Amino acid sequence: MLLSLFLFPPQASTNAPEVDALYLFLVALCGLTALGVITAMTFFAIRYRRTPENVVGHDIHGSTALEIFWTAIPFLILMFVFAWGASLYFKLSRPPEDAMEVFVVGRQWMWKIQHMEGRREINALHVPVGRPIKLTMTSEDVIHSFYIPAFRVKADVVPGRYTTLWFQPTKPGEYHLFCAEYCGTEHSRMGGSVIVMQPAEYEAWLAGTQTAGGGTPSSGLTPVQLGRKLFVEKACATCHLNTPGGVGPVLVGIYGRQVELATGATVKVDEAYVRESILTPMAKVVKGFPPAMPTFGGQLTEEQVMSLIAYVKSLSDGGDAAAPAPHSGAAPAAPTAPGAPAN
Ligand code: HEC
Ligand SMILES: [Cu+2]
Repeated sequence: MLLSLFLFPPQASTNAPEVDALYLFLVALCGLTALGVITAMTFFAIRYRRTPENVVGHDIHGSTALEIFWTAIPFLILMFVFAWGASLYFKLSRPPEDAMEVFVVGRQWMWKIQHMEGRREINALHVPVGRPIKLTMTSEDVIHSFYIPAFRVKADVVPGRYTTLWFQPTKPGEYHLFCAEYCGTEHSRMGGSVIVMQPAEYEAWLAGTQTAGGGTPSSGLTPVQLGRKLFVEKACATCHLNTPGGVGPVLVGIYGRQVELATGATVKVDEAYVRESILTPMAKVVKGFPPAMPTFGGQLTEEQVMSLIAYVKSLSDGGDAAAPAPHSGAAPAAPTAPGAPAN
């Protein structure tokens, strides 16, 4: 479309054309409405202008047919826009199940990115083309907003909670990445680039043999490996055993399931729930267990919390099998099962 060619950033994700279509429809709708109003206004101004004889017109007292007509038509048009917008919104807010996950932590004034395979980068995000990517994001300080115009996605990044964003890149290339929420002095410089690569190139990049397109990639433990290490270091393993009988519930297999709470309510085990269980255990106490878990709020960095979550998650999709093979010399000390003694 002409407008999108000249005014819009490139459309580089599957949902970009859909967002643009709705946007352009709204612009066209507003334009046509304005045109209609101005045309009618001009017509009436000329047709019913003050005549020299000063004729007084008919006194009209309402018209039900007309009222229904001009209420129903806009109502139907707006309901159509509502349905369209809502379906697009649902689609944008529900990452596909098979999406590749990436953690994002915002802070004044940089974006820290953690790939599940272990690579970390700052102000750069490398992703493969053609795969859905889900970002799980939080902030260490104030509210930021993660914005990739070429993908038509944006979401606030809020301290103390997780927000998610997903997209499926369609074209290899380098795209701008912004912070779209004023967050202090250097807000305008809080940005970087998203580098969309061919899958093979991306694999090579992950393995650390190539550093295309800037960023400061570094290899290290994967989040699952780091989480497993913390699970032992922070003594989680002393209460959460692999088999029933520990002070705390068994964490194997809980991710994605419903958990019954002491209050009788049930809650789905997702990132937000595991995060809350770690930082404020008293908020939701699991049925049949004492509120005996110490609070870890203030004792873990956001990266550590995310790693613990990744580890808890890995316990539900095949345990250690879920941990990707460590890259280039980043092998952790012998993997320790949750049940192993911590000393
Ligand atoms: C002193 C023992 C103890 C330690 C140490 C401990 N927990 Fe817990 N944990 C519990 C108990 C008891 C519960 C159940 C009561 C509740 O929900 O608060 C629990 C609940 C949880 C839950 C919710 C489980 C469910 O089935 O819904 C998660 C997740 C969790 N802990 C993770 C951790 C992590 C991660 C650590 C280490 C950073 C940790 N725990 C350290 C005792 C402990
Ligand atoms: Cu910011």
